[in-house]
Amino acid sequence: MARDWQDLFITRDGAAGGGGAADEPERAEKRRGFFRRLRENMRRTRDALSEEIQATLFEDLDEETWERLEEALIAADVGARTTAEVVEQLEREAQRGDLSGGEQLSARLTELLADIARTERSDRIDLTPAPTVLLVVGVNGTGKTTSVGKLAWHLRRELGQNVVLGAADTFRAAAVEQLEVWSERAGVTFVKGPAESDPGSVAYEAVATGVREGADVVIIDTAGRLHTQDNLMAELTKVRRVIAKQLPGAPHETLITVDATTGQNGLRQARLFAEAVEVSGIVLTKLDGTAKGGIALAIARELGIPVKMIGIGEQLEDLRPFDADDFARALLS
Ligand SMILES: Nc1nc2c(ncn2[C@@H]2O[C@H](COP(=O)(O)OP(=O)(O)OP(=O)(O)O)[C@@H](O)[C@H]2O)c(=O)[nH]1
Ligand SMILES: [Mg+2]
Repeated sequence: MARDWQDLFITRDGAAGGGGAADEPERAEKRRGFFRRLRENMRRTRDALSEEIQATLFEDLDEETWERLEEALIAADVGARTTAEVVEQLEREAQRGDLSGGEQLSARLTELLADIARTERSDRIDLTPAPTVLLVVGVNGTGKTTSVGKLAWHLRRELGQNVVLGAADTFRAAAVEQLEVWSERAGVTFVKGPAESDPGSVAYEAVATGVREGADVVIIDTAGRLHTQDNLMAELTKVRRVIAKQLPGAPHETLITVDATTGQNGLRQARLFAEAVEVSGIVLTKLDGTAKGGIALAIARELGIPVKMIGIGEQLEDLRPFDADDFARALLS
């Protein structure tokens, strides 16, 4: 059973928003549906991994097993260091006699991968500040605007939150329109500035609107940028400062979108981004389009920043809360 939006968000009216015991069977059915879809949409990574792992099921655990497993994890972009740690751990356990065959190996591997996908920082999002401000940043084309749109939809339609969207990507008119379409779909308030206005002023206006309207959540979309574009990185710092001045403690979360299909390169980008602006969570997108979904584990382990949401397709329900156990099971089961 998969994690749902009520598990990701801490809301003022209680984390279990959405319902009493009467809703439980329905919620359970929905979770099962989520898990099936997660598993299905991550097929490319799972196929690549499970072929190697299935092959070990009926064999003795020997040198060849470890080599094959190592190759499979590296091919899935789990990263060299993390892979070595996992394989060495399994090898030790096998030597001690704790793992006797492929089936136990596969179960233990699932546990180890889930442990790696967890960081010490909270993987939840606290929506108790009113309003809570979420700032979404990242490299061009990584999925910021669509993730913001989908998130607004889930917050409004499933959790009944009042949402304001701020179009602080003032770079392209099309970007503003794209977000406006999403706001209409989700039925949420939309704030934009005049053409080519300053992103800081749009962010300011969005937060002011959220405060004035008594909104629960303000989500601010920003223009894509590379960590090497110093002026654009400085602009982000300014946007953050403007928001903080308007509402002390905000932005409460700065989420960076990372395109999973860019693999280890995406990891490098996220690291450099996080060095330039404070990042509290990762939205890992396009996991459906890659056999290298192991990047989620490398990101968690090497950056220590929790993956909070994942994108597994272009449909609304394909933006999902991330859960380490679900993810590991979807990769291997
Ligand atoms: N298959 C798949 N496509 C995705 C996912 N997330 C986003 N996309 C697609 O990626 C493309 C870029 O998404 P945007 O949301 O426009 O990206 P962005 O980061 O806002 O781009 P810029 O504003 O130009 O920096 C769109 O075609 C999205 O539909 C995902 O999880 N899976
Ligand atoms: Mg965009």
